[in-house]
Amino acid sequence: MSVVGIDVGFQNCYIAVARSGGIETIANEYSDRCTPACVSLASKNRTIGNAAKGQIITNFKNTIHGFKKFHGRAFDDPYVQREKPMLPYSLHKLASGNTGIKVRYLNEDKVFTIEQVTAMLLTKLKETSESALKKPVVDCVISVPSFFTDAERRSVMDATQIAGLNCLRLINDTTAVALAYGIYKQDLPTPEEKPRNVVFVDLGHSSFQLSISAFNKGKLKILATAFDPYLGGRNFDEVLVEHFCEEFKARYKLNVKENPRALLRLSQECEKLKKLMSANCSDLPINIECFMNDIDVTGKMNRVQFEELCASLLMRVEAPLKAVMEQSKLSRDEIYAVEVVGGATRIPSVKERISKFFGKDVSTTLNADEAVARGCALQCAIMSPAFKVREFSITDVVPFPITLRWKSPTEDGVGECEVYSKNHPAPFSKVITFHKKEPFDLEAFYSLPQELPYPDIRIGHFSVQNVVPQPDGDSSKVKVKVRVNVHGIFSVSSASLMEKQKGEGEDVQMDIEPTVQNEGRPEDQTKMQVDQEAQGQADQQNEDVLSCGREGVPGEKQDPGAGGSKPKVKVKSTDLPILANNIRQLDRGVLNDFVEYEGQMIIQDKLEKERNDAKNAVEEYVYDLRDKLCSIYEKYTTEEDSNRLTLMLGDTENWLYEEGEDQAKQVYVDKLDDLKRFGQPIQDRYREHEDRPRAFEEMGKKI
Ligand code: ATP
Ligand code: K
Ligand code: MG
Repeated sequence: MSVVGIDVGFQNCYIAVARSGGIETIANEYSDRCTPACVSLASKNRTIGNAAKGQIITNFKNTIHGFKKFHGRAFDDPYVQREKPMLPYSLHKLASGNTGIKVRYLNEDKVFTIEQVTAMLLTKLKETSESALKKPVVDCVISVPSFFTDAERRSVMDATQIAGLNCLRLINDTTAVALAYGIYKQDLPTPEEKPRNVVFVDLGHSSFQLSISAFNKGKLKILATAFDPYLGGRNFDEVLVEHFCEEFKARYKLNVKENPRALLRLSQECEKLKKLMSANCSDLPINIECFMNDIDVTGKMNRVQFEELCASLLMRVEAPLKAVMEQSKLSRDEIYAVEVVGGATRIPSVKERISKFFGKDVSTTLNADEAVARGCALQCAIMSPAFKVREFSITDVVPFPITLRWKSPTEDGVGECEVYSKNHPAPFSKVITFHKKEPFDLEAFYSLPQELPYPDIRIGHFSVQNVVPQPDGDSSKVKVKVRVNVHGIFSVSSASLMEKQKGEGEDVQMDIEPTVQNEGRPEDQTKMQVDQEAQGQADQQNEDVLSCGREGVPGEKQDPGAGGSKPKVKVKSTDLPILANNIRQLDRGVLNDFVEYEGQMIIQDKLEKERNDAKNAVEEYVYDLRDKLCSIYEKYTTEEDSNRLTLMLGDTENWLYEEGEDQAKQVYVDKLDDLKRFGQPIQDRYREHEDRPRAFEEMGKKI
């Protein structure tokens, strides 16, 4: 079993693995620990990560980056529509209404879903992990922003499946950071003592996330999260781009925005400039040669100017800080430390604002780039039976309140119940009891549209089937279990019909609810929350870990009947099938097709790589042999042979640039063999001669 943690960033991905020595972040084939979230499609193959980043400008229409926020989003979503005109590649409305990406691949127009694109990236990250661990990687833990909704999380989970990964947990970015912080701390308060409260701040390329975590020995509990899903380093880049577009228009009469290539180059240079300004207060230059119409452009900027330009962005830092503090109900002096991670927290004025708000210096004890990945790997190690890790329990929160709605003859035609409040502990299961005579539907949605990062409040539609009345015609009691699982995904996970047993049922109260209203109860009276089950780490093992009344769960009543003080009543329970509709995930048939197609693309990439390697081998052989023919091999061939071979090498070189430019692998293999038929004998004679004196020397030593 592999223990791998992956931080899939909007811009940068990191992988951490557990090895005997502990957790370490690993490097890719470019010796880079950061793999850009970038996928480039071409006529023969795909390139992913660093190589794809190199294609952003040269193959801009088919190089996809900045796609993380398209997960679970409708094409008509305002964010998608706002991004669309600024993207160098094309978006496409899928039949499902979701956002697809249109590119040229294998000389065809092709639309990929966001799940497929993320899967491509994950395939790359999987391969990088496999070459570091030297074994297949399947199990992993992957991070998502804490504000990701059900639809976004399901979409990411689909992507992991397409890539052949088994994601044990989707963990929130800031929760991963909290784990990476807490698990090594030896001096945490005991469970009886007041917890240590730490604020975690992550300002990445696309978003701003905060959480407050309460630590005790062996556990962490997220108290609250807050975020600005649309504030990140990229916004600061955009401000610079805007500024220089105007400046270059005035000074050079260039309309940069009409030229995608120029705009991309400017954007890259502005990002570099932004980073330099974090370390420098003085004027810094921006120079781009042959920018547009063969014109070289230059400009400059200093930190003070930058902060002025970005004033409105910097203002936005405070609101989430306030929100998280208000929700946690803690005062500032109850905060032990403020830990910042994420690349954009390196902007000095961002750090200043955070530290001013909390009235203390921010700590940077964690690696700003790698902490999320490390936390993911730690979580994977905790979940892996193959790894011994210090016991550490994590309680996360539900970011947005979730409500269930159902049709009801009473209650004005619809019944409603908020099943998860904001910051409700997660993972968490609850049982809701309904009294029904026939199958019924439950609609799950987010109760507070204004809090969501996008306007779509749907979660899913669940039909509880096979519900029948009791033999005496009375309503049946139906227990419905809802849950938010380890991934933060909501579902109506099971339902059962409780049936009175013959001879026992009649006057025995089969209800364990405190409110006994069986008589005259309207058919649809519901909203009776009788039982809830808190779950710890092993949430998948539902039945095994049920325990009532988790400590510190606000506003939830414990089931008084569960204590066992009531007389045992025999109740037969029958599992009911649940039909889930409009769940925001790929159709399973489509998913399987995508799995297969990803496999084909992987093979295609591999074949293309082999073909290129074969071609390169010919080229290398030509240069190497030509070089040696006029140096070390000179003595081992006749002038005539040498001339003939040199001619052959020249022909081959030309061929490589002409018809040989694009041939099947076997053609290159044959070509190399042809050359070797002449080259090899010379090389052999040379070797033989070289080895002879050495052999003598060695014999000499023996004597
Ligand atoms: P997200 O968390 O939004 O998905 P991400 O994880 O890919 O995005 P990070 O890698 O944490 O983002 O941060 C990348 C951002 O940090 C970029 O905008 C980058 O320009 C910015 N950044 C990195 N170093 C510096 C620096 N020294 N000064 C200013 N900004 C920086
Ligand atoms: K990252
Ligand atoms: Mg990040």
